[in-house]
Amino acid sequence: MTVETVATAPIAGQKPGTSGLRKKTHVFMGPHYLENFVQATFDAIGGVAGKTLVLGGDGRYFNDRAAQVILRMAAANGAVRVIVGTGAILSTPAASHLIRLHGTDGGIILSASHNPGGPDEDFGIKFNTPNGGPAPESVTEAIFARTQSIAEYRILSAQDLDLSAPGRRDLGGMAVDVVDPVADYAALMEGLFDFAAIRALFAGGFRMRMDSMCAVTGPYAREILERRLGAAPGTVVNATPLPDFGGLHPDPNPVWAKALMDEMMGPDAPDFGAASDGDGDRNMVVGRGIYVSPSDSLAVLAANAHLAPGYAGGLKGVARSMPTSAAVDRVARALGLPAYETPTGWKFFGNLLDAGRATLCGEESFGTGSDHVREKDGLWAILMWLNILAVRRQSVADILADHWARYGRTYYSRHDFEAIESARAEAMMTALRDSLADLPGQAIGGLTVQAADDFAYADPVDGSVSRHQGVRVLFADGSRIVLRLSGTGTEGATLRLYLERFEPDPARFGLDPQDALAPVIAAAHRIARIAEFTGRSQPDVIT
Ligand code: VG1
Ligand code: CO
Repeated sequence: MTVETVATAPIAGQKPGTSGLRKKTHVFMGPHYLENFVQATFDAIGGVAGKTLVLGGDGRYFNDRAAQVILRMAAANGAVRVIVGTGAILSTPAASHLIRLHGTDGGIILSASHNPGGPDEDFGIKFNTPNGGPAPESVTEAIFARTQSIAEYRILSAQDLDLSAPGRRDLGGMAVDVVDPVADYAALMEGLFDFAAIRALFAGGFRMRMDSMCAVTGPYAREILERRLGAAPGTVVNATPLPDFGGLHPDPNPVWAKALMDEMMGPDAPDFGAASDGDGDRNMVVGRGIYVSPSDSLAVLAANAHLAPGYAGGLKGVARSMPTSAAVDRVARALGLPAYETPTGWKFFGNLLDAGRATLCGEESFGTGSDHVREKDGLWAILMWLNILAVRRQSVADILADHWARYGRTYYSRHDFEAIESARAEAMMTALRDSLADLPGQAIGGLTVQAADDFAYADPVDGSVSRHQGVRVLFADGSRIVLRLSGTGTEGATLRLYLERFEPDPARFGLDPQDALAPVIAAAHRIARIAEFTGRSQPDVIT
């Protein structure tokens, strides 16, 4: 086995977005594409000589090939050890846990998360730092800068390594520890939640449906829900991870997890339904006949976390991304907890978690997590809900009703306009930004603008400042709209419009969110002139 130094040249566009670098799979499979980015990552963190890394991915098409390349590059760059999941599979939260458990120098996760997979779909790669969390902007910017000056990369010439079973292998002097992807993660969950209580719940006839969407959580959910917690066999559906996710779009929301929604809204629905995404860090929870919006889910978890043994001592604080609804803020106020508002993307929670300022974090995009790892964690959220249901012995609908009675209901929705021509989307955002100063005081369809700005975040721990994180318009009655462009797509631009309205009157808790938000939706279209700029008046996806 020899180390080859391969001459290469910078490839344009290797700029990580909200969560790592995501491109069409064929782009990643192009000459030097993956290698350039991996070498740039190694270089940006000061090399990997003498270091230990974690490696895994969500099993999508090209995951296996990419893992072999990265192992050979790690060995050629002098890494001493790589911990890799069997078959190069690790869910994102499980990878985060392994980095922390073994105190490694970071890890690489192969995933485009909720984006579809396959030769004609998406692939992605993300570097996580030694705290287990996604690299902060300072690191992703250094990686991007390096991709623009790279001239060579190092790779071992060697055969593929057998990753099909746990055990230690040698690759040119580098140890490769192949580990069961599920075992350590399942043990972590067992330490946080009251498995005995949840087992008793299932033993009493409680029925659940878990849709793993042919993505990475299948083996995790089977082991934890069916084997350790005694949920009926067959509780987990779409449980075998497939390279193309069986053609499904592994994004757990009412649109893409429609089969689950139909079952939960139908006759004889199970008591509880849940779904997770491609890499296992998102969750959707549904009760019999009732959908739980992610922002509400975060608020309910914050209000009830003390019922789970791992959180019995209470929370240090909560954090939410700016577009996430303020429902959790009301809980924080009642509990006397600090509440933080960060830009979109889990990387912004890392410092708050590391500094012990927040215990629970969440995003409106079906992401919830805690300080047990440094990623959002789909199964964690689902188990937290199960723990709460097992202790309270109420239905999901009753728990939500109780929550709204106490805190009021925050109606919330996100409208996505996908695959817009990038120039048009940019022009719309520019015009909107330019109009911000004139908005306050204007009355738009019965709503008066109180304030409008482009969200900037100063990290309270390291002082770093992130600007242009989304335009927000606040109305006098407390309603709010937020607009930003997605940083995870691979085709054109996706406009995300976030809509929120607080309702304190219990007589009005039963509305359809789209009806409750109608005036806010109308105001958003007028203020941002969405149809004029993009040619679209109806969103592609509503969550
Ligand atoms: C989206 C979500 C964001 C989330 C990110 C990664 O980003 O809005 O909340 O953190 O995806 O999630 P964007 O830039 O497209 O809005 V995952 O599960 O795709 O890693
Ligand atoms: Co994900």
